[in-house]
Amino acid sequence: MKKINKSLIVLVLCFIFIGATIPFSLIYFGRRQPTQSNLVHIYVNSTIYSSLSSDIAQYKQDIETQGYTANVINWSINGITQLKNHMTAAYSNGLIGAVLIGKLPYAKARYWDASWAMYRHFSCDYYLMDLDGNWTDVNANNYYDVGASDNNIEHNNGTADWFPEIWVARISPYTISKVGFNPLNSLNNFFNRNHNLRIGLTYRPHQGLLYIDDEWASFATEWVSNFTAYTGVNLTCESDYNYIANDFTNSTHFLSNISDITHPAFMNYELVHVMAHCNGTEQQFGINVYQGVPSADDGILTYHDIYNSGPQPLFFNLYSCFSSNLMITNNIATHYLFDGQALVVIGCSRSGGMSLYQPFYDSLRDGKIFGEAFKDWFYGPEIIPLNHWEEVYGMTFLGDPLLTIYMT
Ligand SMILES: [Ca+2]
Ligand SMILES: [Ca+2]
Ligand SMILES: [Ca+2]
Ligand SMILES: [Ca+2]
Repeated sequence: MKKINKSLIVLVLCFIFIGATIPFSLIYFGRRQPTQSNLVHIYVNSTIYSSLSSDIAQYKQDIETQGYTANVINWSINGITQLKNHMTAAYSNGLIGAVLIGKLPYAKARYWDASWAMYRHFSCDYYLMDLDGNWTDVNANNYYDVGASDNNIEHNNGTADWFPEIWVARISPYTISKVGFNPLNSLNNFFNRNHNLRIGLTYRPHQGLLYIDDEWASFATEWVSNFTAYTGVNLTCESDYNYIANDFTNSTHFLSNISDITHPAFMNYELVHVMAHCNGTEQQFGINVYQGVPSADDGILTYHDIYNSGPQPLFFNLYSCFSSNLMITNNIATHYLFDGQALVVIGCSRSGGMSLYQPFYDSLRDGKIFGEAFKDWFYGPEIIPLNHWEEVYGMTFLGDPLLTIYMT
């Protein structure tokens, strides 16, 4: 009996020890380090591979310092299917996500836009994220027909599920077309900025801006309550519920907010979530349609404005239709990523954006990397019941998915 009691005491002490130490270590390390599989693929377009070799080597080292395993792959195949097959094979070996650097293939999709009586064509990175669902181009038109009006016949659970297995991100300035713009310099600049954040040379206070233009402003209270990564004194919310021209939330006011470097209290926002209409290359503030014509009566923010002003925040979430459509030259999301200080830009390549976003911000708040938080959003319990499933096809991640909102 005495022996048993002794063992029990040791066992109990062990549990107390584990109970006391594991939660602490999870809290301490959970922000930066993966807990399960940790394999990340970095695909680099072969034509720029050697030019970027020192940038990529630094990036690989930075990721490995976080506790991930990073495989750098020199990629030269144009087919999207081969790229996906490569990821699918790696998934069984623990692949959690992929970063695509430079010009690399993307899947194309389309949906019927009833309000404009036309098909919308868009790049679809969800194709690379859902590795075990069934994607079939049934009508052989080279587009995945993934709209409600086509009954979404070309993507379904298959023998597994409809949801994403991995996150996928792109770091590519090759949709930018501006006189004098040099994509290689731009990539080099991106990786320098990224490393500078990781070693503490870049600082942003933990401040978030939630900018809600007219169309969505009536639900401002709900948007704020779901924006869980930034609350209280860490949150600035600008919203205006007045359907009048040039009201308080307008393109000039927004641009000054994201490009101000003289703010007395802080250097600018860490993260900005903006809800404004967009046609792909320009964000149109104000109500969208008046008698069938886009009005944009609160001003237009073009990609030239982004290019010329160089936005200061590190992370952007653009609830702006078509903003990240890689089929559009000078899509504004790519400009956001490369024209200023940004390291993450989430956009939508079709109509919509990241609505019902609480799962994303909960994960960011909890210290998950952006890629994981992005993937978590797809599993949000409200997306299918509230009929927002079409939007998932447009969600696009530009920038570095290994960052968190606690880098500085
Ligand atoms: Ca098709
Ligand atoms: Ca799946
Ligand atoms: Ca207005
Ligand atoms: Ca407004």
